[in-house]
Amino acid sequence: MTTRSDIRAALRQQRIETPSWAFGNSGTRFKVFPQPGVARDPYEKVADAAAVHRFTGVAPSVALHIPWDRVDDYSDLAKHAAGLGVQIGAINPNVFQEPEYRLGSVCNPDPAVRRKATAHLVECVEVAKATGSSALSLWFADGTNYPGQDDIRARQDRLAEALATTYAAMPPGMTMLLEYKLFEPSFYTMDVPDWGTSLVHCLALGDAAKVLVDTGHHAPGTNIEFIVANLLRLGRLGGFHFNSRFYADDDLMVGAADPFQLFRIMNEIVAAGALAADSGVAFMLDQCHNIEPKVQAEIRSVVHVQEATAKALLVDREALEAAQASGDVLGAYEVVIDAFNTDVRPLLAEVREDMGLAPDPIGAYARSGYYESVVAERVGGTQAGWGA
Ligand code: PSV
Ligand code: MN
Repeated sequence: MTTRSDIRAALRQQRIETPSWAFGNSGTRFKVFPQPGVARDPYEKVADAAAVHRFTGVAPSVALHIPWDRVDDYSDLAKHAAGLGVQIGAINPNVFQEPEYRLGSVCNPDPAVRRKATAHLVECVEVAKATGSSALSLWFADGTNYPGQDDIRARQDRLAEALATTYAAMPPGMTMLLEYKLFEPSFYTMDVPDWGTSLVHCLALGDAAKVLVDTGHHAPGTNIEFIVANLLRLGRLGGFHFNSRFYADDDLMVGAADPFQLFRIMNEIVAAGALAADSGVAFMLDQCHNIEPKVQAEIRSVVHVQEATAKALLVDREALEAAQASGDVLGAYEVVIDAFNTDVRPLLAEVREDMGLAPDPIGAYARSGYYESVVAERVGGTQAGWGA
């Protein structure tokens, strides 16, 4: 039986990674609204990530996007992170913003472009080594816009080849995460549109290749927890990019649009025993805060994941199993919905106090003056933004 102290321990040990790009300016294709105090370089982004960790206690790593976060000395960036109490998380190669990539990167019909893109993936393995990261997180904007534009099967072959070269360059202990996305920027075909395509490539590569589920990358109505349960069963769930969406890939704060969905996902995680940091599943945020203050929005998002997790931990597994075994449809549902309807804020406040933190991270952050200090300090220079 899971006791309240087991639940508190699980919540104390939870790990949620923040994305460096959440701390830069972002927007839609209509407008990027700059915000005061926004980080100007990877060092300041890491400092913002460290602020999120200071107030939540469960966000000790920050993902990088290369070349947005290119620096001269990656071990120095890792040292800077360690000095602030965090570490570098997943390394995300960016092969979607250079003119050569108009027709794709690793799936491009031109072998020279494919070579350039693959070289960048391999370079990012080196970045991961230099920063002490153990995850290479791949997402490809590759695809086509019109029927006949390119050969669908040939593009899969090209993808497989680039992935195999990159996989071979990884040291033992490194995981390759392969993220899928239904559409955007390509509208007719994406080369990795769904978990099936990602899984097929991962299976061909080996045990260190796993599927990454970005919660914003599905058709409306997709049952994401079903995907999660299946990948867990196969040992191929590499992790999440959490965010929430009302329409497409909105990249809004996780849990804001559909807290019940987030709970259902975390329920599968808890049921499979995949919450622990050593489970091999990475819980990462992938969000853009276009109109809201960024550090606070990341703290709010971490809190949302914690709340969904606490509710999932409260599901009475024994009662659920008994109801399932006896075919008690409504009894089983009630066990699940009871947990979802529990106010877990007092439990999380206790967990934070156990950890020596303020019970209300958002209030504590507001009172800390961090926002005012970065607004005052980060004057001049160029703010980081989508593309830098
Ligand atoms: C693509 O939409 C994505 O989800 C990928 O994870 C990228 O790395 C990230 O957003 C930032 O563009
Ligand atoms: Mn993503």
